[in-house]
Amino acid sequence: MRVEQEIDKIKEDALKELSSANTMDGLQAVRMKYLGKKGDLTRVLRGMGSLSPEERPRLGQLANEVRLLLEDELDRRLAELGRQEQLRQLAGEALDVTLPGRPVQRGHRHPLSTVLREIERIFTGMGFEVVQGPEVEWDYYNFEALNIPKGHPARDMQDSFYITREMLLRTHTSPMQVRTMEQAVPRLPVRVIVPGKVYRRDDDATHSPMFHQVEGLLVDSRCTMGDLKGVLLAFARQMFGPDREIRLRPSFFPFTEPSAEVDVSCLNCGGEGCRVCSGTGWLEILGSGMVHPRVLANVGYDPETAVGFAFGMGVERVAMLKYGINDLRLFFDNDVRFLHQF
Ligand code: 2NL
Repeated sequence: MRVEQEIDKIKEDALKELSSANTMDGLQAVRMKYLGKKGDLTRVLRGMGSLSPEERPRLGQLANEVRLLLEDELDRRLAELGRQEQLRQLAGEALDVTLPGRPVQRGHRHPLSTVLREIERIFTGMGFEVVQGPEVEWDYYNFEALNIPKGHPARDMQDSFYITREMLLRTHTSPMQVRTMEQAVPRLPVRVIVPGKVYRRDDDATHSPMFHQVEGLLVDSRCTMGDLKGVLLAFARQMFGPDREIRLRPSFFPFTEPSAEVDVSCLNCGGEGCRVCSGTGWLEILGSGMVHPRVLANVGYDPETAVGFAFGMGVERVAMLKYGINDLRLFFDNDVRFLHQF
């Protein structure tokens, strides 16, 4: 009878203390007091061995039932206090779910994309088709087919990122023009522009290891440097203003002969000479020339019956001139305070 009453009392006391404890620490203390190693109920359970064999099963079962009951009640109270704690925290944060959401800033096209689309619009207006190609290229298409054999000094000036000895990140978009001609042979004319990313081992305020280029190519049974100049003058006037003039200066590229640098009259001073054009009145925007007969022969055209012109420009450079930007890296920093201005 004494043990039975003791178990009953433990049950009543423990339940009362569990319901009045209102902190996590308080609940843990009650657990220790009754269910811990030296807890009251643990002591009773340990003492079962000294009871008579008749009493032991009944009292053992009773003590175990009380243990399970207290453990359940403890878990329930722990969960309850946890929820209350969470609610207190949320109330402290003063979360007002009825407030309107923060407006999402509407994005817009990157300035390089805007300029690229404008370039594409101008040339498609003159009958050119836009084609794109792989950024990882064979050495053959990037150099060899363009009359730049291994050991040619132009390979130093366009040092690149090699994947294998024969495969690299393209240093210009010309390889796709080579591929286009290969596909077209013997059909004429070919009239394409190729925009895209190109890669060179260069990195400073005016050179980025990745930049964008647009190259143009026209191959037909008859065309002259006069056609080249006419196309580029039309481009310069649509891109930079109806009053622009262009001039061609002799130059060299391994894949064109003759070759020419193309200058446009300064957009800032109109040709008078100012800081932007270093007092010359002209800005260099393009490289160009008549497609080298060896390049035509490499892709399968007969250089006696096919003739073409080609040109290439840097999209970043065109965008910098058009918008008066002085540091190329601004295009790639992704600072919206810069990007939102265009
Ligand atoms: C520059 C100069 C140029 C070409 C690119 C070309 C392509 C083929 C054949 C012949 Cl498939 N030429 N492209 C020609 C002259 C100049 O680019 O300064 N680019 C930024």
